[in-house]
Amino acid sequence: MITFLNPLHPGHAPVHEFYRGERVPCFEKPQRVDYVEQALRAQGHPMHTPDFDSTAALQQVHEARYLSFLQTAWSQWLALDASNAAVQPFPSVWPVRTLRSDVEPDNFVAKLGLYSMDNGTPMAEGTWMAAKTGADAAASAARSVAQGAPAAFCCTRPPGHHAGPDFMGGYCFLNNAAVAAQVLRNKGAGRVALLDVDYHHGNGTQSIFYDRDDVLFISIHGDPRTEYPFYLGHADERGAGLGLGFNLNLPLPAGTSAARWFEALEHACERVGSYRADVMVVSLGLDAFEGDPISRFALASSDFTRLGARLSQLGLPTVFVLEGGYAAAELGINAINVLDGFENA
Ligand code: Q9C
Ligand code: ZN
Repeated sequence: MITFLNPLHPGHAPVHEFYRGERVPCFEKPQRVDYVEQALRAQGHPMHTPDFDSTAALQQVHEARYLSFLQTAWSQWLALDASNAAVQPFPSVWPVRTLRSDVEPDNFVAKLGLYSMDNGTPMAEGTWMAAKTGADAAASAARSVAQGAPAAFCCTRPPGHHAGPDFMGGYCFLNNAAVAAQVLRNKGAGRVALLDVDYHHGNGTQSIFYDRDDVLFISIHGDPRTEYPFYLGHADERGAGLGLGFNLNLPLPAGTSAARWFEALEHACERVGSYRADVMVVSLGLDAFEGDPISRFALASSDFTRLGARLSQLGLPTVFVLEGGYAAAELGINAINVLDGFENA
């Protein structure tokens, strides 16, 4: 399967995040994509450099002031104090209910809070370029499918599905899957189905498309009553306005078996079929894996082959976009299994 690899992902390498109030090494680390790249190369999968600029699609799925903040965030951080080069910025204050988010403060940490949903999304010097080139990789994969490729894989980090119209969160900055869906629409697809199989609800993607009927969003994920991102992903969120009926959440309890997970996948596939989608984007999180250190589903490596095979039965041109998955050493086999399952079915 044609694969677009983000060559600048190693530039996004923050050192630590917070876990139970303590600093711990980042789960979302460059080795994740290194393992996937090694597995793809070992199988002789063709590997391409991003060749399509995502700027136009980014401006359609994200707000302008958020994009300008992200692009300049590191230089703003350094402008506070040159010694900040050696430390990571974290937000410490947020405009929750009754506070104003329409006025962008001058204070950098206040801006960071305005544009963040959590304190779990650290930045580094190369974050903007890594995220932007990753969005280019997603746009490139979408273009190749729009031009007739049966499927394409965007191999990138940082992930994207928690990033909303004007905020980062959950290790995500730019919503790569939303960019892919938007590029497909811009290139003439009438109806795009976007299926998110990451363990965590794709809150950012849902919010971006919530009032639209041209992109059907479906997500299978850990129940937000107990699982991140907590504040979105319930079954009663069905879309709004024109988009009513074009958002489908299938939350499952932490600890759900693979058998029950595949029943939810069946439900998702039925909806993709009834939507009569022209093309599909898959937010391919691999953290539903039984060995994932921060997630609680139970898919075995062989189940990822079954996932790929089931998706191929939909008969749709498909763009796969890598999202989460933190059992780094197993990401290679699990990603390969999805792609091989899809291609060999
Ligand atoms: N401090 C994705 O899978 N919370 N994001 C982690 C450890 C955030 C996961 C808790 C999990 C976000 C793309
Ligand atoms: Zn996840």
